[in-house]
Amino acid sequence: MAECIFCGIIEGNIPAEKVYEDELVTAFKDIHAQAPVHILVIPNQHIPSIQQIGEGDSQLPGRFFSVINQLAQDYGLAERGYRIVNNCGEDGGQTVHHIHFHLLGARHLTWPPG
Ligand code: IU
Repeated sequence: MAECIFCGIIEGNIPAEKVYEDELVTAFKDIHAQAPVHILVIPNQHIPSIQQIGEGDSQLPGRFFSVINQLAQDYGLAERGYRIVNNCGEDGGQTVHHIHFHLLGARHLTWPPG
């Protein structure tokens, strides 16, 4: 079994409520939702953080944002707005070392974050 929990989710060995998957990315509901809609969008390939994205991954950024846009439409977030978060590294608050973009919405979100 994969050591990375998100790789385990992609492989189907760890349960998660998947809401989207294609050949590059997978999206699933966060288990500790911080908003009525809280979805994580991750690459299928194990890449620890956005710091490891390079020229060879040129398809990924576009796919992340097109999938997020589609999910925002599907979950009714597009009109009122939403937040996309990527925590990178220790000071960024990253706890799972497999790239993930948080899509948060369906409530008013405050700023700045803690
Ligand atoms: P962070 O940006 O690395 O702090 O976010 C990790 C997120 O992964 C966090 O919101 C967790 O609730 C979420 N998560 C999950 O959805 N399923 C899991 O099995 C694990 C963490 I571990």
